[in-house]
Amino acid sequence: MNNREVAIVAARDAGELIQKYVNKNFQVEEKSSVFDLVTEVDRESEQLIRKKILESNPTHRIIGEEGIDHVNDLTLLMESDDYIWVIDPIDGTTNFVHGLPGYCISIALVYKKEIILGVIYDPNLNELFCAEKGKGAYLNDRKLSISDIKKIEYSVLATGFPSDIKGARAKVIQGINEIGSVCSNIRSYGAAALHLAYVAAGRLEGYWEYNLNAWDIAAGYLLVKEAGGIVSDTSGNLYELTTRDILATNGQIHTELVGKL
Ligand code: LIP
Repeated sequence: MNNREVAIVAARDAGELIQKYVNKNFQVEEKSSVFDLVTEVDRESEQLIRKKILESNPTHRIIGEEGIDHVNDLTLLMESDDYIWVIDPIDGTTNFVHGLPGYCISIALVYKKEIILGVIYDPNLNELFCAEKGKGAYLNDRKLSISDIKKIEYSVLATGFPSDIKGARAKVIQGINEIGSVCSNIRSYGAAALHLAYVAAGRLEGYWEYNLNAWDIAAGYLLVKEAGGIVSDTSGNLYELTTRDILATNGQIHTELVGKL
């Protein structure tokens, strides 16, 4: 199997595992705060994905949401390791815990500090988003391209509510105050990776959020880029793996949104 196939099989198998727990009891714990949840299903999903990757690539480094403490480790790892897989075993854990749809598996592969592969799988809708560097972005078999809407007033945008309520969430609310009255509408599905996939698919014109981690963004970044969009931080500096405040758009409304954030 090549790396793309490995990522797709891992994402689909993890999706199948996660769906077995829907409407069942599972263990839920708080991580950094009461707003930051992890379940035994996140951990099982991460183990499954790690196993699949290592079967084909025993020497590759893997960082996952439930496996390392902080994204700062990534900066160091990029100096020592050529291949790094960046995985979120369930992005949208709060939705999953509440029996809501709107969660996914996100898997990215970094080679020499560059994201070369991104896979996001939504097991509720059986939507598999996949992008490879220089080869375009796809939803199942359909090639994706970003929306061509040029004005904020016609744009549907998304944001998310991070667990850090005093800093990041307060900034999100400030952003909604700025943008909410001038755009067509605002959505918040509760999963950063899905928001990014939806920008790539032209379903949303843009998405912003603060204080995210690499595993929330890495795969979605490549999808947006390969579909023709722009990903930067909220000040307009182009995305790097350590970027935590994120703005992804179809490009047409990017500068105006940077001005408003
Ligand atoms: C979550 C994101 C969500 C964001 C949260 C959190 P998790 O990831 O995708 O959109 O608002 O801050 O990072 O914890 O469900 O993997």
